Parts: sequence; C-alpha cells; structure tokens
Amino acid sequence: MKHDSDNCYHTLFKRYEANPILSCQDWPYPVNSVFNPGAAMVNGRYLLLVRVEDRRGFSHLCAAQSANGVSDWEIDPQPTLASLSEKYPEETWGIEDPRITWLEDPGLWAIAYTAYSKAGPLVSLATTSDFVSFERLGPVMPPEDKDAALFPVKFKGRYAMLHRPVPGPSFGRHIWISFSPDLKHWGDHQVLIPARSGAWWDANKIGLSPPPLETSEGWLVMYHGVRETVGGCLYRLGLALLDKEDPTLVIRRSDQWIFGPEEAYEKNGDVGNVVFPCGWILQGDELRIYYGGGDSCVAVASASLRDILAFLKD
Ligand code: BMA
Repeated sequence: MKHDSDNCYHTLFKRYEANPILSCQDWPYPVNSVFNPGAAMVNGRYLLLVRVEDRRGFSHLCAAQSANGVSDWEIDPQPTLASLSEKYPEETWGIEDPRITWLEDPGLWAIAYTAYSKAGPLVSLATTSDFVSFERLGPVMPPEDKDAALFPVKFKGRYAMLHRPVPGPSFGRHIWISFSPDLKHWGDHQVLIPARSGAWWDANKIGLSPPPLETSEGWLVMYHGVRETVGGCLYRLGLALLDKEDPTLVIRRSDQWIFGPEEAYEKNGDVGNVVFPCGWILQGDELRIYYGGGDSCVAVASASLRDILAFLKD
C-alpha cells in the first residue's frame, strides 16, 4: 500500500483539518480541560458527552450537540452528569471517560463510565433516554477497573461488557469480557484481548476505546495500547474483530497501531502524547472517531469502514 506523502505509513484515519473541534475556550463555564468524549446520534444530531475537568482536578460529563458533528456546538450551560458523591461515594473524585451504547433491550442509552472512588477507579453504569435525566445503576466492577463499554445486543439472553481490570503489577492489564442477565450482576469474566509483551506498541497495558461496533465481518473493536518509555507514555490505537455470534472469540487483531499522536494538539497538553477516543459514529461508510488530544481538547478523524475491514483481513 502506498503511503501518504507527509507520513511514513498509510493512514486509515484522516484528521479533520480544523481540529481541535472543542477546547476549554468553547465552554460556557470555567473549566480546565475538555477531552475523551463519548458519542451518539440523538434525534439526527451528533451528541458528544465530553469529559470536563475542573481546577480541582475532578471530572464531570457535559453534553455538546451539533448538526454536522464538527462545528456550531450547543453546549449544556452546566454539567450534564456530575458526580453525586453523597449518594454514590464511589464518585467522590469525579466521573470520567463515558462510553455510550444504544441498548436494543430495553431501548435506552447506557453509559459506562469511570467513577473515581477513594479506593481507586471503577466501572459504573447509568441509563438515559434523553441525556437530560439519568438513572444510575451504580458500580458494576470494583477497583481498579476502567475503559468499559456495553454491547448493544444480548448474547444468549445476557448483556456483555468489555472492560479493563488491573490485577496487580505483575500480571498485565488486558481487555476482559463479562456477562450479565440484568446489567447489575456480572460474571463469567474472562480475558478477551491480552496486552502483548516486550517491544510491542501494545505491551503490558491496553484498554477499550469506543464501544464495540457491529459490522458485516463481526464486532469491530478499537483499543488503546500504552507504551511506557523513559520519556513518558505513548497512547496509540489498534483494531480487532470479534465473532458476531460469540464475542469471546477474537478473529482478527492488527499487529500495528493505526493511529497515534502526531499533531501538536495530541503531543502537547495536560498529558502529552495521548489520543483517546471514547466514541465513534458510523454514517454510511464513514466512521468518525471522537477523541481527546493530550487530555486537553476534543478532535475528530474519519476513515472508510470498508478500508478498515480490508486492512484487518490482510
Ligand atoms: C488513562 C485514562 C484517560 C486518560 C489517559 C491519559 O488512564 O485516565 O482518561 O486520557 O490515561 O492520561
């Protein structure tokens, strides 16, 4: 495959030329940074549920909506979903990194997010029909666990979730899959995509990026791999495909990362060298990822789904 003139590799995802599309200057109230948005199409409009960090260092979620998904954002004038630490002590230090899934049964949006408890980050779930009022299901995975998202459908009558527990310093941080009859009680936990080891770009620590996406070839999974270097961490993105009927089967996995920090707004920021998508939107053949750049802004890039599936089949 011929590579791009300004790049050493062919790139599947092309950045939007006016990136970043959202930053703290756009916010209707004072904030430190806006990043790592979940994404959904709601009533024909693009909705981003953006992670917003205040100057205490605590995060909440705020909805931004737009007709074209790149400009003219209408941002909620106050936090859309903020921590409720009196009732939900696991949210004491904020809530982060939402992944949004439309659940066919019961016909609601489900949001998997990181609740930052005093005992460490954990996975919590909430549902909504309108992104105005939310029903919390509370914590569903104990700490440390994050990078979680639900599948939109049930498998043999059970919900399924991908997530990334941290078992301890010597066992690797892998993507796991778990199942539940009711969204509240989870079991049958198993490692699904292991972090690789040694020199690999995705050695030792990986985590899910947006929620799994149903395609003609199976469930498309995008994940981040964290390369630890003497200069700090590098967050890059890779792809995998899961069997459509049985998502415990990994049928493809890219050897190479397919997207990584290159632009100034990805290399610099509160945490430089980070690209971190929590949402994607498929329209026809165009797949857009919405991602945080350097833990400071929101950016978008798009690819052809056909090209992605052809790349994975190679
Ligand atoms: C991860 C998450 C993300 C963040 C990334 C880089 O552990 O906390 O929210 O973007 O680190 O700082």
